[in-house]
Amino acid sequence: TGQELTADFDARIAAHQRIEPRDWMPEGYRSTLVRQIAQHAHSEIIGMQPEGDWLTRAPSLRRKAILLAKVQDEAGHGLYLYAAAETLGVDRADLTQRLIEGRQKYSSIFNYPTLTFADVGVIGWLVDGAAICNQVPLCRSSFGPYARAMVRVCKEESFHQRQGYELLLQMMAGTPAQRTMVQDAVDRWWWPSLMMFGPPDADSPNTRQSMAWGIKRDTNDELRQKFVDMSVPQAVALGVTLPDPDLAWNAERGHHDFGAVDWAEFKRVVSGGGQCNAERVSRRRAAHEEGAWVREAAAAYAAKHQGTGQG
Ligand code: FAQ
Repeated sequence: TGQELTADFDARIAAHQRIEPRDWMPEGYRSTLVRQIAQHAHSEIIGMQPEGDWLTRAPSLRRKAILLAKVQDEAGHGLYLYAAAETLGVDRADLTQRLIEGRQKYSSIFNYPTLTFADVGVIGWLVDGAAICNQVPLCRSSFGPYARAMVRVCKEESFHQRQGYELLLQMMAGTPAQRTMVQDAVDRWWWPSLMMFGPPDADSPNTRQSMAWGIKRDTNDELRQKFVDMSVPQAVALGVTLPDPDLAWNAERGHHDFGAVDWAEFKRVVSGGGQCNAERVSRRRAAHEEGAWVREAAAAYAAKHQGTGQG
C-alpha cells in the first residue's frame, strides 16, 4: 500500500541508505530532485559563457590551455547532471527547452559580466570555491546518481579553484595595475558569490523538506558561513580586501560576522533583471538552434545502424 511504501522510504532515508532510480519515491522527492539537478545542470552549461568569453583573449598559451580545459569540464558536469536527472524520468531535450524558454532557473552568479582577465581568476577562487562548499556535502545526498555525479564534479572543481587562486597569486606578484585589477574583480564578485548559496534559511521555501529527505545536507546559511570563514584567510594570503566593512572575527561564535547581503539584488537577478540574463539565455538558445543539424544527423545515424550492431 501507499502507506507501506512511504514508511519503507522514510526508514531508508533515516538509515542513510541511498535511493536509486528504480526504487519507489514520493512524487515531491522526485520533483524536488528534478528541479535542483536541472538547475544545477543548467548552471554548469550557462556557466561556460562568462569564462568562455576570455578564451580568445587569454594572455598566454598556458593560460588559454588551462581555461579551455576548465570550460570543457563544465560542459562535462552539465552532461552528467542531465544524465542524473534523466534517471528520474525526464528528458534532457525537454529540460533544455525549459531553460531557453526561461521556465527553469540557473545560478544567479552567471548573470554578471567578466570585465577583465582577473575575473577568470576570481571566478575560480570564489565561484568555484562556493560551488565546492555547496557540493561536497551533496556527495552524501540521498539520491544515488546525484551523489555519485557530485564525487567526480567536486574533484574537478577543486582543480578549478586552484587554477583560479594560482592565477590571482601570479597577478598579485605583478604590477600595481594588475593588483588593482584583482582587487576590482574581488569587489565585484564577493557579494554575488555569497548569493549563490540561496536565500536566508528563513526565506528558503525548500530547505526544510530537502534536508528531511537528505537531498540537502546543510542549510543555505550554514554553507554561506562556512564559505566566509574559509575565504577570509585566503584573502589575507592573497593580499586583497573583501569588500565588507562589517566582516570581523567573532570569538564567541567561533565564526566571522559579515554584513547584510542585498537580497533585493538577488531577487532581481534571479527573476531576469541582471546585467547579462538576456544575453546568456539568447546565446544558449542560438547554440541549441545552430546544433539542430548535429542532433538530427546523430539520430539518423543511430536509426540507420539500429540492429546492425554498429550503432
Ligand atoms: N540562483 O528554497 P531555496 C556551478 C532559487 S555552481 C538562482 O533555498 P533550494 C559550478 C531556488 O532554485 C552553481 N536561483 O532552494 C560552476 C528556488 O527556486 P524555485 C550551481 C536560486 O533548491 C562554477 C528559490 O530560489 N550549483 O555551476 C539561487 O533548496 C564556475 C528558493 O531557494 C547548484 O545548483 C541562486 N543562487 O536551495 C560552473 C548546486 N539560490 O526552484 C561554471 C545545487 C536559490 O523554488 C563556472 N543546488 N535559488 O523556483 C543547491 O544546492 C540548491 O538548489 C541551492 C538552493 C542551495 C542553490
